Amino acid sequence: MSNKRTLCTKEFCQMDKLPTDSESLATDFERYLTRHLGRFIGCIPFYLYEAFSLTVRDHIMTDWRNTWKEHEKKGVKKAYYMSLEFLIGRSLGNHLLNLDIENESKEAMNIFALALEDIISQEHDAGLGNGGLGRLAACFMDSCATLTLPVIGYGIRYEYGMFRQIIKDGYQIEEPDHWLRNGNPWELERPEYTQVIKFGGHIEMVTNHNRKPHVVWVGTSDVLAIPYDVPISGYKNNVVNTLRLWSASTTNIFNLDEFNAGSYSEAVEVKNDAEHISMVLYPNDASENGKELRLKQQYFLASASLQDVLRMWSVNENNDFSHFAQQNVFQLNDTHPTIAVAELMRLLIDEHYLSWDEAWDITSQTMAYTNHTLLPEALEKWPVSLFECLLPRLLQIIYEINACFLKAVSAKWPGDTEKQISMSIIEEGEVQYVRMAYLAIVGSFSVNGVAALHSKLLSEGLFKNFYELWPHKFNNKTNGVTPRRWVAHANPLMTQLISEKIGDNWVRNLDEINSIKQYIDEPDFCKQWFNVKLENKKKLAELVKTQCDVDFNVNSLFDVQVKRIHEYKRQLLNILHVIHLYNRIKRNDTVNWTNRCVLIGGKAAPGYQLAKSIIKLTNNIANVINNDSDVGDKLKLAFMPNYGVSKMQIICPATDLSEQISTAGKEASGTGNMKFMMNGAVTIGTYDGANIEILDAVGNDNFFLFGLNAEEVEQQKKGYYPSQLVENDEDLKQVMHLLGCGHFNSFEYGIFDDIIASLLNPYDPWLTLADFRSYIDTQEKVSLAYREQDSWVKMSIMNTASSGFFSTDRTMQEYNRDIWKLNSD
Ligand code: 26Q
Repeated sequence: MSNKRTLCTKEFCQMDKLPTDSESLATDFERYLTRHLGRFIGCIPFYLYEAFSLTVRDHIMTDWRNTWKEHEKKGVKKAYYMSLEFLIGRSLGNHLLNLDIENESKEAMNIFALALEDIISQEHDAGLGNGGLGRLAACFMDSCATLTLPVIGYGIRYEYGMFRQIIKDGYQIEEPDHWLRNGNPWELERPEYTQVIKFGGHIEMVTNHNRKPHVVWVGTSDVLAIPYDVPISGYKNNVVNTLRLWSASTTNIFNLDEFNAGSYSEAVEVKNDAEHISMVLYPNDASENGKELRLKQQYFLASASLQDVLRMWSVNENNDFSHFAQQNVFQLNDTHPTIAVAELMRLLIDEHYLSWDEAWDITSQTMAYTNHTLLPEALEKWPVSLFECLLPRLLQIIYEINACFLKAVSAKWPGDTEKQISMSIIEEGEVQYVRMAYLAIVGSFSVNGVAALHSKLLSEGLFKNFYELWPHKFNNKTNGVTPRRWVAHANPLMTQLISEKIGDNWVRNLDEINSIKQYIDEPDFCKQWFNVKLENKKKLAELVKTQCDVDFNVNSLFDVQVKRIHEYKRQLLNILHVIHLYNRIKRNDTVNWTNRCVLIGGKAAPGYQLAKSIIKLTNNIANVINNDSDVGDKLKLAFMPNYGVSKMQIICPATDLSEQISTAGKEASGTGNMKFMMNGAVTIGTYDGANIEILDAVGNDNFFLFGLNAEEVEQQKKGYYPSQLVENDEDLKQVMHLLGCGHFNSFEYGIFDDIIASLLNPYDPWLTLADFRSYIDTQEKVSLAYREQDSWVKMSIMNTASSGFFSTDRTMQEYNRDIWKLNSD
């Protein structure tokens, strides 16, 4: 009899589940710490985090492998979410929740007199994104795993994520975020699936084995794409999906010829050039900057991911592409990975020998495009000349796609050359450009916006012509956020309170949270709700103290605006209100006063000077207000440095008032608004993005609406005279005076002149002063409402109870129903 053990080979792993009792977890943890990492309990805490993560990872591996095997089965349709950004934040705490081993883990750590919270907080945020778009991708991944949808994420493993923001003398300083420095227990390198990516070179025609002419792209400088897999666990369902992140490396470590010729440093340079591709995330989130390296990143991601998918397909299906389009769908997260349209054509034609028509059928039936912006300046375009150098074969294919497309345009609008010029994928002019959004629309079967208003404005405005040509392609998918991270994990006290009342199924089916409304008139429940918020506010107050050295009194209204700093998001409007409150205090106009703590946080793109001035202004005003003894607890202002995912997990459960105050028609959706709502904050907001749907869900009585709507904004722009507004509004006049007279910059002459000029500019696209009066008046209503603590608590409960629609589970179900059509299970 053989005494060999059966090893896990091709089929499903039969390995037993590992025991998850606290003793076993503790034993494994200790073994990892001492035998694998060579450390002991008294070591620096990062190693405790690492040892415990390795322990937890063991519990994920079998499910991960089994899920992958399940996806590989014949006939399973898969979606690939392609995104230059995945802002996943920390993983350990999230996995503990999903594996349902939070309590056991706490106990296991207690055995060593360690606090689980402290260990969890050792993890460095995976900051592989700028803001909303990147975090959305992470929430989508969470929901797909929970819904057992076969979805694979494809992204880039940036060596440096979003920069770390330091505040020095009130100014933003950027520091590199070398998040991988201490290693990352959540990634699994898979060098066996390395792909080769081509750049540069030129095109040649050859005759192929069937004596047909065939294009080859030769003389290229090649870069290797090495995949690193990150597990995405579903909520208590044994599913673990995969996020595959590509890292760039050189084909041959050194150019041996140069190396042998003694040109050591030149040889190393080649290596560096290749590895630069995945070195750093571009930190601008609203306007593209036309940098060559960014285009290289985009092509690198698109090509590596598509080759990976085609590799798996070819192995399983013996190179038969006839039903590829029935089994695969690519969701493009904005235009960033859109070069995939041309790259899939290239791979199918040049590498898999399909005809143009066959390749086009497949491409245009598998690509789907999500737009995230209405700002015209944010629409990506790349100089044709750059394509010529970097991706000559792709440019050829784009020209060909455009030629076919323009035929369709002229068939629809015969003789209308204006239409052809305005819709062409190539923008003509002194410099020619490739318009990426148009390439995405032409190449996709689905085009969606991310909130109802946004999708409407896309088809009526930005992409009107395309909508007229192909109305069937256009659809809306209102964003969401995952209730696992944003409620169950971030707000354990509220989670417990809700689950005590209605059970815990709301965590996987957020619509059920609606049923807490039945307790809204129970004084006991309201009291508990109030206390939960209070506890959360204490935690935030501690954070504000350590990070900003400002004292937040927890009995005040916590008024929060955290998001990227941008003029259209109008942090300035918020600041004007703060100055107004300060001015009221100074002139003793404080009857029926409500104490407020205003928190602002967010990063400015490093090259966006005005956004950086806004940060400096916030800090200067905070300095004046917080140190004025007339003000005291009546008003506090703090700027939270280095806002990101983990900070938000502390901020949103503690917020009373959520500031969503963009100029109407400019914020595509917003997702912070949803996180706050779920955690029982009341919104003060414009009629913009998903605010509209939040208002719909929660009702007028539980939402503070103000300002011009999108149509009125466009009307107002025709005759906008901000100086007159200042002249006619005494409060605004005083605020602008305080701003202009140097009260907040006494030894820094003129530093806010650019901000003042932008507010007073008759062409100010964000119409900040147009909404001042309405905003101030609405804020006063907020202050009065907050004084009625009982009814405020009810508003808070109503917000949480009405937030079911804003779960990414719903969003993903809609993507699946209308676009992907995958089978779950
Ligand atoms: C483009 C070219 C070159 C360099 C960077 C970029 C770039 C990177 C990131 C452009 C835009 C972004 C991110 C945009 C973004 O986060 N948009 C937000 O997406 C959210 C999710 O849909 C929405 O809720 C927000 O309204 C939208 O602003």
